[in-house]
Amino acid sequence: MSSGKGGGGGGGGKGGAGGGKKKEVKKETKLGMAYKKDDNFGEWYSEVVVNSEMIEYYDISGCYILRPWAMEIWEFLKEFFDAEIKKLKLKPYYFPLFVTENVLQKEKDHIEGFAPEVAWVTKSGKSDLEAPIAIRPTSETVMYPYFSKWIRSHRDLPLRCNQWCNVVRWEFSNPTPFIRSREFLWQEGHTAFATKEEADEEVLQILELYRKIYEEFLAVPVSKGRKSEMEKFAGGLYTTSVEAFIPNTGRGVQGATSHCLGQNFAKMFDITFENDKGSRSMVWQNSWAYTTRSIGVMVMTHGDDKGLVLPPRVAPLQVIVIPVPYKDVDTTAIVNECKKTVETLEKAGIRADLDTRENYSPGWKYSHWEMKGVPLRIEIGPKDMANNQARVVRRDNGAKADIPTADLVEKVNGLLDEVQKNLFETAKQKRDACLKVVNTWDEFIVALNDKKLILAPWCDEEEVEKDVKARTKGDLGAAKTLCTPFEQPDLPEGTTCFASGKPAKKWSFWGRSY
Ligand code: 86X
Repeated sequence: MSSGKGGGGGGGGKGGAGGGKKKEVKKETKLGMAYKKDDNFGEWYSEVVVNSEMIEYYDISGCYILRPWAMEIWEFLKEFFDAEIKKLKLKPYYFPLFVTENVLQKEKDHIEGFAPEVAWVTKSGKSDLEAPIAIRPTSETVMYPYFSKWIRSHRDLPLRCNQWCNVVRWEFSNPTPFIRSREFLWQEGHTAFATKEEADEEVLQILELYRKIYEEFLAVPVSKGRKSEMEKFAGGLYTTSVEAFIPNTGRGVQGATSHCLGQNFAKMFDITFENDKGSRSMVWQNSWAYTTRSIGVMVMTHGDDKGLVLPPRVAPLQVIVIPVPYKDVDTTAIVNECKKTVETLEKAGIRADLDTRENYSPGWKYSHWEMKGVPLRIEIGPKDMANNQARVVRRDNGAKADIPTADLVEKVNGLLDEVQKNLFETAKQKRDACLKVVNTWDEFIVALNDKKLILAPWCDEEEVEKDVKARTKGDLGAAKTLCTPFEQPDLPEGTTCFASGKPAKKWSFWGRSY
């Protein structure tokens, strides 16, 4: 291992920066992964995110340093999503990080359950603040008083705000980089409309963008669907989500949510407009978000025993070029050929770089860039130079091909597309292989213990979901609904609920989740 993780959730165990150790001569260290994905998934995951240089552990549990290898991926997602929502007339905003207790409490009904997660600032220097100030866990209560002020007439609608920011939720259950951290990055969209129809339409437009982020950028298959009454955002009318599945742990993971808030917040915050008949109506609102969790889901989905595997569309580097010098052969000529190759690729819009470090062997570099998940590696040695070709190696399946220099750009572009497609198809096959349709409680329990993604006919009663939770609780956490997929199989007359035996109303996904 090139660098250990900083020791469990505690982080920073290695002393972090500036430890006055004696100067070490940098030499080749043993590279590679100590844990295998199928043997110890949790340790494997920590090792991948650290060794690939996405994450550095920090000395506050649940907080992580996001390094360029992670931030550049976030920037690609952000670039896509921001351009798409601007087409939908969303405007950028930035609201403050801090919120007074009074304002946060304004919405006490749904805050109540979350209260233990709110972080507070109580001092400046040594003196107590007059009143503690909360750090935003989400921005409804920060924003909506101003919605009330800004919205006067139907001409002020729709109001469509988006902000890119950090939020803090002081979670107590086991922190995991990207997946569950106490501070994370997200976008939060908050919109207000005159009619429910407009709000409904936007909920699905945004959900489709979330599907694209997962499926078309991160190559992670997701299901679109609606959350149960128990699992929806309590402050809203209904919640839709994209749900992913991690075969290794048999857990579902919520990828992003798009809520229709109905008029609940309009009531609470007095957000009304003068309608065209001259009287006042309450607005219809939505809110929606996706977070840096998406990066973690991608790592879990594609990573392997050699480390990270990146889909080309989000890879900070798509091609790494490595010179393969030979004894008694002119190294400079090889390095120059590598430089030329990188230039050619970059000119064609491909993200490429070369690794000319002299204190590392080609073999070490192969492992290093495999660990970092770069989709394609190009090796150039004397034989390749003589034949006017380059050896190209795929990260996703290890396939090798010798490609004539003249065809390189075209072939590399083709391979990048293939890798992107293959990662998605492979992930989809693996997920689909975990799908289990069950009809009875006994089948359900077998499938749950078998780490399956369960699709079951359900009566859609809250009491029954509560009961399923109670009957399945244990060390691994209880089973719950993930979502009711929009894509519904046939539900024949007379189908009964797997848990209650009552008439089934719908097919829903069930499982343990992150
Ligand atoms: C729910 C709802 C909603 C805007 C989204 O999912 C999309 C973007 N917000 C967020 N939620 C909370 O309201 C919440 C509130 C407090 Cl005080 C907290 F500590 C944690 C929370 N977590 C989630």
